[in-house]
Amino acid sequence: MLFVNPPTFLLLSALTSTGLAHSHLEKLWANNVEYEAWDPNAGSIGAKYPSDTPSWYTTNVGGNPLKPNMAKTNDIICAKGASPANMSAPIDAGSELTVKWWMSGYPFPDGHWGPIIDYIAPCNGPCSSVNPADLQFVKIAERGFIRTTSSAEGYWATNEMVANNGTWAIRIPSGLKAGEYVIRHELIALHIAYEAIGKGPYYTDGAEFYPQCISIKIDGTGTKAITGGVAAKSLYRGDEPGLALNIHVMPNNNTNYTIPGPALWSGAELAEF
Ligand SMILES: *[C@@H]1O[C@H](CO)[C@@H](O)[C@H](O)[C@H]1NC(C)=O
Ligand SMILES: *[C@@H]1O[C@H](CO)[C@@H](O)[C@H](O)[C@H]1NC(C)=O
Ligand SMILES: CC(=O)N[C@H]1CO[C@H](CO)[C@@H](O)[C@@H]1O
Ligand SMILES: CC(=O)N[C@H]1CO[C@H](CO)[C@@H](O)[C@@H]1O
Ligand SMILES: [Cu+2]
Repeated sequence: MLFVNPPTFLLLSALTSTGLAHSHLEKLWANNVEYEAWDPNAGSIGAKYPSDTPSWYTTNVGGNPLKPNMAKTNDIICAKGASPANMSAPIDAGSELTVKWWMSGYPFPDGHWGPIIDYIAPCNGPCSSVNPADLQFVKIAERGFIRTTSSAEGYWATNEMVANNGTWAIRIPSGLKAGEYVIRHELIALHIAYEAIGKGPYYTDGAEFYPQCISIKIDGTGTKAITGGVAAKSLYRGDEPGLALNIHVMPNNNTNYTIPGPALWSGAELAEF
């Protein structure tokens, strides 16, 4: 559902409901250039997908999550109805790509505690014509539980992103070989992750996935190649320790939280916080 300046009761219900508005990327920055991201809500009422954004097209009206049962479908790759951006943003290897989440007056519901994970895959040619199912991703950044607070859940990467007004920096590995790549940036919300406990893989409820893809272009003489990647459809099952758990239990102890997905790629370098 699309609304501007939602009244407070809608904002509050967005914290507890799975069906209401969540978020999408509003803007992004690479090599000091600002890009407008794609707004699927505007798209649903006729806006044309621009040719000058590196943020992938999606039909994800409402900025809604994917559930564990979507983790083996094409939607998990780059969000619902995704297809490649027409351009790839030039960016220097070793620099930061910054993204910004924003929708309906807020970055993301603060009660959607969880990790933020970034992946990269080479396009082996122009990303604008890549088949998303061919992309082989490695993990280049992950941030999960940060610290305990007086609430059972504590403070998580998503809380930090919200505190930064929706912005998040992704460090592009230095020395990366010239070429075009897809960044798969993802928020995961765990507030109802307990629903998947004991239900096995790909259950209809549980953790919420919010992926968004961005195409980038690296120049220069770097020699580092991405190897050992996996298709996005094999990243998650939904019943991993980091996806099927109850984060609301007192006394607070999410300090042993295990971020889901593959291990961090050996060439990854984390952004500074
Ligand atoms: C937060 O982001 C919104 C949307 O981009 C912007 O209008 C607002 O000025 C930002 N607030 C601060 C304090 O930067
Ligand atoms: C954290 O530790 C508790 C107690 O040992 C355990 O029940 C829980 O599953 C662990 N959580 C994760 C995400 O590993
Ligand atoms: C001119 C052009 O290539 N347009 C494409 C831009 O991207 C969208 C989404 O992938 C395509 O549908 C267009 O054909
Ligand atoms: C606040 C709290 O109880 N923290 C504990 C959580 O569990 C880890 C080990 O799993 C302990 O080291 C912490 O002290
Ligand atoms: Cu939600």
